[in-house]
Amino acid sequence: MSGNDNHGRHTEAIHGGLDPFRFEGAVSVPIFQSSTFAFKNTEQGANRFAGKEGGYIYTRLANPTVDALQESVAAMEGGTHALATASGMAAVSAVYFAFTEPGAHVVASSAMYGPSRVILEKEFSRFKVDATFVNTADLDALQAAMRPETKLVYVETPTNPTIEVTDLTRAAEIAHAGDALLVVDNTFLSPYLQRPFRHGADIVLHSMTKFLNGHADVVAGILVTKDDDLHARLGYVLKNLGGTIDPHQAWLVHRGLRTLPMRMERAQSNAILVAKFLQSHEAVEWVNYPGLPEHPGHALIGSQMAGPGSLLSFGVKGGLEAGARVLNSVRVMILAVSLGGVESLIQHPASMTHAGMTPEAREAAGISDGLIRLSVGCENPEDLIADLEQALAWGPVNDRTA
Ligand code: LCS
Repeated sequence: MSGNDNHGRHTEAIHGGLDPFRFEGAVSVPIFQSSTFAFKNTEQGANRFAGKEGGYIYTRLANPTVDALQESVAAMEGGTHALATASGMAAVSAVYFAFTEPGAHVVASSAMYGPSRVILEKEFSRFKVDATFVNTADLDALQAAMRPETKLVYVETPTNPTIEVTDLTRAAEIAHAGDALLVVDNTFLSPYLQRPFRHGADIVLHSMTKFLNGHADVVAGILVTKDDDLHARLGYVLKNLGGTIDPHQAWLVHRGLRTLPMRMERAQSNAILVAKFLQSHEAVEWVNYPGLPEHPGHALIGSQMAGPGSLLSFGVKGGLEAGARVLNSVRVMILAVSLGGVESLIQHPASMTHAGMTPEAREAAGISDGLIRLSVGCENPEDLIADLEQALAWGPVNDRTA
């Protein structure tokens, strides 16, 4: 079954990219664990290399298991092509590599996944690629950052870890008016809750390590496009730089993908309850979650976003020290980086995922030392709330260590 807007999202996630009769009736796509594919004769080999004939050549270039995954994700995003990658960072760096050159300029969200920002600042600057980081939720700031040489507008929405929401339709207008491409990292909401192509994005990427796979057992990424030329350019760069995915890894992600809607529904309904609990707790100073009506991004639910997702950040009274006590006290949630799995994960960005940024850049991006990021999973909500309740009881309001 290929992409079809007439099918419901659960149906699409379960059947997308799967034609059982393509592979001897196999209902689960087989794992084609082969690095290379035989040619019947030299003519066939030459024709495949020349693109005159279909068929597989070598797994870094294409593989049937990987193709099935790519077709599924492209269909879910409403794109036409996808390229699965060895990690989310392989997808991010392929975009930077494919569409910049010396003198080019990139505008990106100031709060974004730490390494996505740091490689632009530290590595691409070596090749004279300049970058300006702004809060892209502030469309005036985005507009002001544009330059004639801006090639990419790179947006995470919601941002990691500040959970700020950018209006993609407006961001696309600004990018396109400046002849730049709008690249959207859709990792935090997944195509189940947000489809950036509908709002003007040119490239949608994911760390599939997160929601698309959903089980904290694979590192992977994907690049989705709806334009032949962008796809060809990204494919050329990715396949030659070598950040392509392994078939077994692709199979695992494809298996996870089929339960994406169920997992996201569950995690999101849990997150709404957890956010309300945190907001009402006297030890909590602030909560950033688009599901709360006072969040500036709340207004985009129903248009850009089908829901607020399951990532939130919050700060406790007493700052870093009190926050550390909370992180050290959770018993059901796991103190670990990453997100988007069935298990709730809690972490401290300033000392973990975003430690590579300078303290000044973190402050400007709103990543305070007291910020705690929580990826709410699919456990029973009462267990998550009880876990936070006992962890917060160690905070300054009821400090048992005092
Ligand atoms: N984009 C976003 C929004 C991410 O959150 C991550 C990883 C990446 C790209 C890179 O993907 P990877 O190469 O790890 O598959 N985010 C992580 C995080 O917040 N904690 O650990 C990894």
